[in-house]
Amino acid sequence: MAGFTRGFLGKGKAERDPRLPPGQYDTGRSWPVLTAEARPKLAPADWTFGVDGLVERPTTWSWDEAHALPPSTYQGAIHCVTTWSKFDMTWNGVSIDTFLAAAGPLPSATHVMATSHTGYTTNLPLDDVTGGKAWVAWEVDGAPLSASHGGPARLLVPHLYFWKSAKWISGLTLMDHDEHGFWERNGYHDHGDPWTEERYQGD
Ligand SMILES: Nc1nc2c(c(=O)[nH]1)N[C@H]1C(S)=C(S)[C@@H](COP(=O)(O)O)O[C@H]1N2
Ligand SMILES: [Mo]
Repeated sequence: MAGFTRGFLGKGKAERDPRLPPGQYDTGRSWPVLTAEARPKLAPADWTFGVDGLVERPTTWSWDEAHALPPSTYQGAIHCVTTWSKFDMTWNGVSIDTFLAAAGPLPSATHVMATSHTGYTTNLPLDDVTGGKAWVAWEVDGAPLSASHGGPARLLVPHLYFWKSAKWISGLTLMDHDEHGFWERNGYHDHGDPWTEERYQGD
């Protein structure tokens, strides 16, 4: 047994990955598709991203304009409320901080409504999309984001359950109060922190 280290013997198969939030399992290489609406046909030339509501300068970016902004990468996991998590992903896009710096949030802004080109909506506290925690993303693991996963571009808010990451993102509206989006109206949690299992209203 001389060749076996203590660490090796101590790592039983049942040991839980510390990156896995409670109630979640590792989906491995697979990546489920979850879409409530019909998948839109949205070419990059037709995609826009806008920031409006409580901002000094409501602004809309085209595909080319968004790609001219400083790039930003997220490396890590995503967590779906249906209990799968996916590790070691690399996402490229632009930080929401960059878009907000251009639009100039008013001091009264506390929440955002994210809206998709399909009409899907989801609400988030402003603090959860600032400080390097959220992106508009168009590339994942070295390839363009596929249409079924929200391409040409989606919102990415990986520290919250994945329903907050609106596919085919069209914009953020800054508000001075919270309002329910699509799944939140249908019983999902306003915030959605996977580490405290904020799955449903009342959790
Ligand atoms: N526009 C739109 N965005 C959406 C959804 C949706 O139905 N429509 N589903 C959400 C949910 S519940 C999850 S888990 C993820 C699924 O993303 P995926 O299909 O790329 O795994 O997208 C989120 N964003
Ligand atoms: Mo989900």
